This record gives sequence, structure tokens and C-alpha cells, in this order.
Amino acid sequence: MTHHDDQLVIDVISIFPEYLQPLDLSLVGKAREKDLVRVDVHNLRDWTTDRHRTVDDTPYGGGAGMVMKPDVWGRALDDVMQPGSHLLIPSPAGRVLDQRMAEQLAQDEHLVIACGRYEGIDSRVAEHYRQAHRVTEFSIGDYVLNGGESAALVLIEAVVRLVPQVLGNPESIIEESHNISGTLEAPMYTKPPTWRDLEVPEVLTSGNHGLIDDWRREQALIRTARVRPDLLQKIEPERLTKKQRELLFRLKTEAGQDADSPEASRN
Ligand code: JF8
Repeated sequence: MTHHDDQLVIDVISIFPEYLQPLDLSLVGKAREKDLVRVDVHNLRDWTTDRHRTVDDTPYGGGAGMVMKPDVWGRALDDVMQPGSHLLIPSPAGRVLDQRMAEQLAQDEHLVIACGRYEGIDSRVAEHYRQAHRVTEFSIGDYVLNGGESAALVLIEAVVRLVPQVLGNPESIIEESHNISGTLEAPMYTKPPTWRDLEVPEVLTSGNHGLIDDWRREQALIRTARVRPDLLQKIEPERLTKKQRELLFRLKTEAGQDADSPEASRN
């Protein structure tokens, strides 16, 4: 298959390449079939040199668990990294992945994701590649995983859906960027209009798109205040209507008082 200069290329290196099989499916799988993105998964053990294909060793300074050997990672990365490559290392100590970071990564030409296991990769690997490349340690959230593979899956899905032409339906992208007011989305409903005695909010069946738009913006703000009061502070009031700005001000005042109330974990 041919390679274009504009195509995003993602190389993933892992001792569990089978863990990345979901990348053959769904949105990412289709983007790969259409050659909108190239994703190559490599087995780190291909770069071992000993009979047992060893990738780990005991930590200097002692402690529980094992650390991944820098020499094996060095051979793998020397083969895979190109002059403009961006090296990404999943780590619980990394910068937390957010939409802004995904948007920036979607602009890159070559991402290399180094998935560690055990207690992680010898710290000199990141230090070494930082001398000639961009190196970003990233986390997908404040909880403990056993390795970087699931974080790589999350990052790849977040990035690949932003590559032009991948999301066949540009309306949903426009709708999202429309929603960079920074709120969560309003609740959504489909048919039937009554389900187990629960009704769809009447405004949504009114056909009045002005009213529907207002209602959704209001619900989005209320929901954000309830579930993610931390996001309220990041909303840009310039992007809101006068009515929304007034609601935001009220919600902020209330959130300031009980951001930790049981209400905050409801919905
Ligand atoms: C790991 C390698 C992670 N949000 C996150 N929690 N834990 C991890 C993570 C990443 C890499 C390794 N253990 C060994 C945990 C991310 N990203």
C-alpha cells in the first residue's frame, strides 16, 4: 500500500500486540481501510536478543515489581522513530489527556506510542529521546492500570476521529465544535415517545427549533453544574446567549456553595 505525505501514521509498541486488536474494528478500522490513517502494531519482544526474549529487570534501589529494560526499548524506538516523530508514553504520572491535546495530536504526522507494563519503562528512555524528539508522557485519568495498552486505545480513538474525512458525518463535528462553550451535552431521546411510563420532554416534539435550541443549551448548563461543576469555571461566557449567561452566573454561585453535595455525583 502506498504512503501519502499528509497521512497520519501511528506506530504502537507493546509486549501484548493482541491487546490492540480493537483497532481493527469500527471507526479506527474503517479509517485504516480507507488509508486515512496507518496504524502499525509491533511486538517489543522482536527487539530482544536473548533466548528468553527478556524485556524487564529488577529496579535499582529495590522495591516491588520489575522495570522495562532501556536497551530493548532503545533498539525498538531507533527502528520506528523518524526525524519528526512524536513519542507518546502512557504513564499514570503523565499529563491528563483532554480534547485540546487530542486536537493537537491529530495535526502530527507520526505518533509512536510506547506501551509499558510492570512498573514502567526505565526513565532514561524518555530522557534520551527528548534530546532529539517531542516526547509526551500522558495519562487517561487518575486510576491505576496494569499497562499502557488501554491508554493507547483511548488516545488513538480520540485522535483518529478528528482526522479529516474519518467522521463521515461532518455535522456531528460541527455540532461538537459548536459546543466548545465547554458544557456537557443535553439529554437525548428517540422513539417511542413514551417508554415504561417515561415521556420525552414536550419541547423536543414541538417542532419549534428556536425553543429546542434554547432548552438544550439550558439543560446542558444545568447538567454541567450538577455533574461537572469544575467545568463551569472554564465556560467562555462570550459564547453564550444573554439568557444562558444569566443561568451560568446563577449556577456558578450555587456550585460555589455545594460543589461537593450529593447532587454533584448524581445524574
Ligand atoms: C502503567 C505501565 C495510565 N491513567 C493511567 N493509569 N495507569 C496508567 C498506566 C500507564 C502505563 C503503565 N503501568 C505500567 C499504568 C495511563 N496512561
